Amino acid sequence: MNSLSELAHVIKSLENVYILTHIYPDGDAMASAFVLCRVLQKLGKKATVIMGEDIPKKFEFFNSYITFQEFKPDYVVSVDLASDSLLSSSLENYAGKIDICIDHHISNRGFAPINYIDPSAAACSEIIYDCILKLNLDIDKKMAEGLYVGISTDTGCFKYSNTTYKSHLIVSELMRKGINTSTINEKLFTVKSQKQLNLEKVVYENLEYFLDGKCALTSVLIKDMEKLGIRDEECEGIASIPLRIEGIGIGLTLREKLPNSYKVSVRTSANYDANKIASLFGGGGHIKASGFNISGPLEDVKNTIIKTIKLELGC
Ligand SMILES: [Mn+2]
Repeated sequence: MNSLSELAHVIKSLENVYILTHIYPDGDAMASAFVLCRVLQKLGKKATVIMGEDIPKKFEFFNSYITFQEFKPDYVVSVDLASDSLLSSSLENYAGKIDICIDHHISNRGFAPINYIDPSAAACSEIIYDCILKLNLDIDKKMAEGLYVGISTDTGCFKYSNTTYKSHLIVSELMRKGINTSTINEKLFTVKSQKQLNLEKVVYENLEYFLDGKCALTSVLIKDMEKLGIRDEECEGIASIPLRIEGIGIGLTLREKLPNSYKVSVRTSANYDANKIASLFGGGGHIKASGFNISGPLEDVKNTIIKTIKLELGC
């Protein structure tokens, strides 16, 4: 499906809707799910967001966006979900059962019967915004605040290369609704807990350089997190650290999720393609920000990653 009008038409026709998103939901995932659900509820539909895990603390305010309802779904919609293999384990039974997929990941192959995928959208929240306009609905303050959280998160507060003039146009409209962007930015991007700063120390200490100084790799192990007493959800944002170093085109951040099992975040600048790198290991995402999972002893994992990148990218 290519047109927003069609998508809006489909959304209007839905009844009894479950909305799902990806594991470790970020601001865009949360915003897309909860704002879409709010829209459906405003249209008089039964709709709810099904979370596979606890809502991250900083996104708990999204709870107030919707009325949680219990019902059996007629439709399951996914937002910001690049592949149905990225559902959290408690939602795995929905894989293959998603009816409508709304997303902006370039790696998304369209796993649902109905797919609306726009990789030019900086955030899935931008698609939800467009959809609300197509539905001729008013954007209330909560929706504006939510969509702002979604767009600002996925653009790194408008710093990343996926930011477009349209992102700014949308945000200017959202600001008209009276949202306080500086307070949101402060909460989301500036203020960190002491634990998070201690975690950053670990990230800096574990930095290693490869590929003639073009690649920086760092890792955070379970034992580091235990020592710091930090929750998984508080580890967001560290993936951007390796790219802060001059000359680095590929930044890799390994987070040990289970013993010897790593989630690798790939961030790139210049002409390096993060989606291509992640796809070498069965993952994917965006051109400048992608991820994949890999298992094995840490040193082996690092060697494999660096060797593969060197071979495939010829760098
Ligand atoms: Mn997104």
